[in-house]
Amino acid sequence: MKRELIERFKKAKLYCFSPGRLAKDRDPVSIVEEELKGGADVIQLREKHKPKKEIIEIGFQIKALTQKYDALFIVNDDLDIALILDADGLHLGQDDIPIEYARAFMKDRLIGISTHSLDQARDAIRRGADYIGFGPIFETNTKEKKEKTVGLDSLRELSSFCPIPYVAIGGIGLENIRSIIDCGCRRVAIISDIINAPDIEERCRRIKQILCQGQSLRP
Ligand code: TZP
Ligand code: MG
Repeated sequence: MKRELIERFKKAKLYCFSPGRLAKDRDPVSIVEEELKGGADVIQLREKHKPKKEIIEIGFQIKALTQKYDALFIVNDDLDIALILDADGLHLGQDDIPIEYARAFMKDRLIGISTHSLDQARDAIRRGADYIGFGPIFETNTKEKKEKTVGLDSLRELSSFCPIPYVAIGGIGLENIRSIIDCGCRRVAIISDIINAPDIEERCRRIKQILCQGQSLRP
């Protein structure tokens, strides 16, 4: 099962999120369905401000959608919720549960780690991460805790040695996506550029098309 999940993750290009506070007065589950219709390959359940009870409720609905659209379903931060929802994976930040403890419970499921420097990336690889998030590449207002930007040069360097799948994140959108591809990276995680877009499905489709240019689109 691990191999299969990793193989699916390797093919993933567009990593999207549940909207959190950016939902404003919209339904978070419908927002995720628009992302999936537009071609999101991975959905991360990231509802940091909600009570766990509500996250679980929304999570079951989002998980069902990811199955319908054949996308991966990842839970942010909460090991207990990842297990309750039987998610494909758990995503951990630098201040969350250390991967060794999470691995004992997640077993063959994916564990992704947020990294904010090449040293953190090397550390996550050494400790058995299945994939890493790398960023913020550009300035972003979405993350509550401000991290220093890592920039395109570091992303290019990561591309040259990273043995596991990596996802560029932070301030990425339609306007700058080509600069990410130019660094050798075709896997991006995007929050605000997609969730604040006037047409979420269309924005995803355009970004996905650019990520897939010269390669075949997922059937
Ligand atoms: N980790 C690093 S940057 C970031 C996270 C969760 C926020 C990405 O959001 P946006 O709106 O795509 O910049
Ligand atoms: Mg976290």
